[in-house]
Amino acid sequence: MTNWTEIDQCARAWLKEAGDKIILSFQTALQIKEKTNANDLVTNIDQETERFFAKQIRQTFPGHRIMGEEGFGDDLKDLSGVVWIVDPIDGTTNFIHQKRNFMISIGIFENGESRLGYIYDVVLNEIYVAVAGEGAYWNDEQLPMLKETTVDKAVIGINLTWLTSNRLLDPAKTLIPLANDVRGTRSYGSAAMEFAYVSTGRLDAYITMRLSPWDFAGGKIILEEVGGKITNLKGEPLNLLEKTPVVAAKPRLHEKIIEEYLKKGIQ
Ligand code: 2AM
Ligand code: CA
Ligand code: CA
Ligand code: CA
Repeated sequence: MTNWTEIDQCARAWLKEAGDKIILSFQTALQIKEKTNANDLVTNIDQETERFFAKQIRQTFPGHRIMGEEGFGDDLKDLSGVVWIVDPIDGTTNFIHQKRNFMISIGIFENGESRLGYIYDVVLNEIYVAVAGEGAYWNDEQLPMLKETTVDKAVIGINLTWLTSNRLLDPAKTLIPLANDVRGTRSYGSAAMEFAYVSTGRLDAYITMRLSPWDFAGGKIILEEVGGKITNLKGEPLNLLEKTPVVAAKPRLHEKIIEEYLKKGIQ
């Protein structure tokens, strides 16, 4: 039998320890490297943080497997067993430029099913946690189920670069009309933060064209626990082993965004 209480306690303790190390790192020089392009960055702290989680998980739970952005995990071809999907720093550009608005994100799955989700805002020392089937929490406060809203009253998270060029959607038929019809748009630069915001109702929806499993794994578990919906552009379930566009929102708003906006210009 998998001891989920022990796993949860370990995850929380490691998040705190990793967060403390990240805060200490503010006093030393960052080593910044480019990955696929000049805007896709990684620092020594992203790498050290992921290495820390991989080491702790392997020591404590040798049977568990790890998927991580920075390559210290396992090369997963399936989701059998207990799998930790870890983004050591989500919002690396914010981490480098702002020293805030970045998160540690973890989703833990068993045979592909959601079990535990974490988004840790290191600088604010705020943690979003979900135990699948038992509710989601912001620190010690239980998060209420999401209340519906209409498009005209919605504040949505979206990066404006998706409105200027987009291979998946024709912006003129989809995202531009949506941006015009909603009350406001926001762009925070951390997918995990946007999922935390949709989960708490600070945002009504979040739309993005390309995330990896570690960007959404923790957020998906938390958001679904408060009744939110998270799918690809066509409303299909997300694949935890692939890159994917993501629409996350209150359920009726989610349906409206897909049916009345996105489906008008999928290309
Ligand atoms: P990251 O900071 O962990 O890379 C905004 O950049 C959001 O999109 C962040 O959550 C970021 O995660 C994610 N993202 C996914 N793929 C990206 C890429 N190729 N370049 C920059 N950000 C990416
Ligand atoms: Ca990255
Ligand atoms: Ca990320
Ligand atoms: Ca990252």
